Amino acid sequence: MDDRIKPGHDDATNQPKLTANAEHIMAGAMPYYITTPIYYVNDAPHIGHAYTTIACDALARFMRLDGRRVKFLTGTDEHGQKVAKSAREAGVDPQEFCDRVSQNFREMTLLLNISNDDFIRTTEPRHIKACQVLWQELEKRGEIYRGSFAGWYSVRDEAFYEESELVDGKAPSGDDVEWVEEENYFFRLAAWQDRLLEFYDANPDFIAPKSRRNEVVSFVKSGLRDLSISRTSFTWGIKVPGEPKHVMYVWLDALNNYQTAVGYPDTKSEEYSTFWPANIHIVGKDILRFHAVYWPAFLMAAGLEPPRRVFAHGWWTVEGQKMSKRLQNVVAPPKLVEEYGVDAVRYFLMRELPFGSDGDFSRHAVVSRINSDLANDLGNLAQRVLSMIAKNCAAAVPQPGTLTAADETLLAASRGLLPRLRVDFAEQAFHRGLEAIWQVVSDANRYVDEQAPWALAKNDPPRMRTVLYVLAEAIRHIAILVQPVVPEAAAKLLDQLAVAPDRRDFAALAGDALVAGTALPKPQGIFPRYVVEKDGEKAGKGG
Ligand code: ME8
Repeated sequence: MDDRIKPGHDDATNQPKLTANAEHIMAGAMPYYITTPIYYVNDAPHIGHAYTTIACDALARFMRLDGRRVKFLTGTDEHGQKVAKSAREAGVDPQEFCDRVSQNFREMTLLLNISNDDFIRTTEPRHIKACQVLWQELEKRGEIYRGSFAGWYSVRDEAFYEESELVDGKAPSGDDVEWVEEENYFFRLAAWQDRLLEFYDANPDFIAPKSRRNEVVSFVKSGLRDLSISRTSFTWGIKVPGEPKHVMYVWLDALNNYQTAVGYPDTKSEEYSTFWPANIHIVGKDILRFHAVYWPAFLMAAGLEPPRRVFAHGWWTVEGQKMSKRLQNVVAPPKLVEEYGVDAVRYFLMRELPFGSDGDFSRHAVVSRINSDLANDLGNLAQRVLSMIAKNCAAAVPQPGTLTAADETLLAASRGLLPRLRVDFAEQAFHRGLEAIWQVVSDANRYVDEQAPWALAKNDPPRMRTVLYVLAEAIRHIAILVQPVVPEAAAKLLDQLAVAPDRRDFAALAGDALVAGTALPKPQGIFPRYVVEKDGEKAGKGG
C-alpha cells in the first residue's frame, strides 16, 4: 500500500485543490517546475553556483521520487554589459565567448550529477523571441513608456541604484557604480506597488525564508520607482522590437528565461499550461529583489501568473573570506569533486548550513562531515550489516522471525521518515531532512550495538537473522531517502540490497519490503574515510 496522502479535489473543476503550503504532500503526477538562477557567463563556475544548483537538484530528485512530474531548469545568462565587458577583455567576440563559458556551466551540471531537464541560454532564438513578445505585450498594455534616465548603475550587479542607496559612493554590494544618462524605455513599476503588496499578503509563502520576506515587503512599502528597461550605450542584448538602437535591460531578458523554457509565448501549449507558474525559483539572497519584486510585477503587468515561491538562500565564504579572484580563493567544483567525491560535496553543502543562512566553507568542515556522518555513521552501518549478512546468512536476505519491540521501534522510525521529509523539502529545510535521516542512522547503529548480532551468530542464529533483516530493511529506507542528496552512493547501497531499479521510488518505501532469500552481491564500502596526512596539508582518500 502506498502511504502517500491523496489530494483533495475541487468540486467544481475536479482539479486537485491546493492549499498554500500543502501542495508538497500531494501524490500522483502533479507537475513541479523548479529553476536555478541562470548564471552569468562572465566567469567560471564556482562553489556558489554549485550550491544553488545542487539544492535545486536535490529538490527536483525528491519530487520525482515522490511521483511528481518534474521540470528542472538551469542555464546561462549571456547578455548585458558585464558579459560584453568580459568578452572584450578576453579579446573574443561576445557570442564566441558565451559559447565557451556557457559550456563550463553545462559541464558543471554533469560533474555534479545534476538531473536538469533543460539547459537554457539567453542567446538562443527561442528566448529572443519570448522576450520580444513579452515586451510587445507590456507595450500593448501601456506598461512601458519612453523617457530619459539619469542615475547610478553597477555593471557587476547589472542594477540601477538610487543616490540614497549608495554606501560610500558604491553599490550596497560594495561594487563600483557609474553615472548613466540615456534615452531609455521605462516599465511602470511604481504603479505595481500596491498590487505587489496585496500579492505578498495573499501569498504568505511566496518569499522564503521569512526574514527575507520582511526585507522585500519593507523595500516595496518604502516606495517603488519606474524601472529603466532598455539601454542604448551598448549593443550586446536583445533588440527592443521596432527600436534597433535599444537593447533590453538584461534582467528583463534574464528573468523571462523561466517562461521561455516552458514554451512562452505559446501559453496554450501543453508544456506552458502544465508547468507555469513555476513552483519555485531558488536563488541566492543577492538577487532576491529581482525575483520577488520585478519579476512578479512584469508578469502581472503582462497578464501572466507570478511564480508560486522564491527561496533566497545564504552566502558562502571560503575559510572565513569572501571569494574573490584577487584572493585566489575561488573554489572550483572540479577540484572539489576530484578531492572529495561528488556525493560528499553534495552532502556537505546540503547538510552543513540551514538553507537560508550564510556559512563558511572550510576544508576542516568538509573533512569532518565526510568522516563522521558519511564514513562513520552511514558507511559503517551499511558495511557492518552487509558483511555480517554475507558471512552469516549465505549472502542472501535473511528470514526474519517474530519481531520484538526494539525491532518494531527501528522499523517505525524508518517508516516515519518520509512524511517528515516531505515537510522539510517543501520548506527547503534540506539540513533538517538530512538530520532526521541521520537520527535513524544513529538509532540503527545503537540497535546493532544493543542487539549484538555477532554474539547471536553463536548462540541464537534465528534471532540474528531477524536482527539483520530489520537492519537491512532500515538501510533500504535510508538508501531510498538519501537518493536526492547522494544519488551515486544511494544507488550503490540499493544495488547491494538487490533492490530493483524500478523499486527505488518513495512509493516502494511502504509498498515493498526486502524478500528473504534474495541473493545479495558482495558488499563494498560506499563512503571511504578521508585521510588527512600529518602535516595537515596533503590529503588523500583513504580506504
Ligand atoms: O546573478 N554563496 O548570475 P550570477 C552562495 N545572471 N551562492 C552563490 C555565491 C556564494 N558565495 N556566489 C554565487 C546572476 N552564488 C544572474 C541571475 S536569474 C534570472 C539571473 C549563486 O552568475 C547564487 O545562487 O552572478 C547567486 O544568486 C547566483 O549564484 C548568482 O549568479
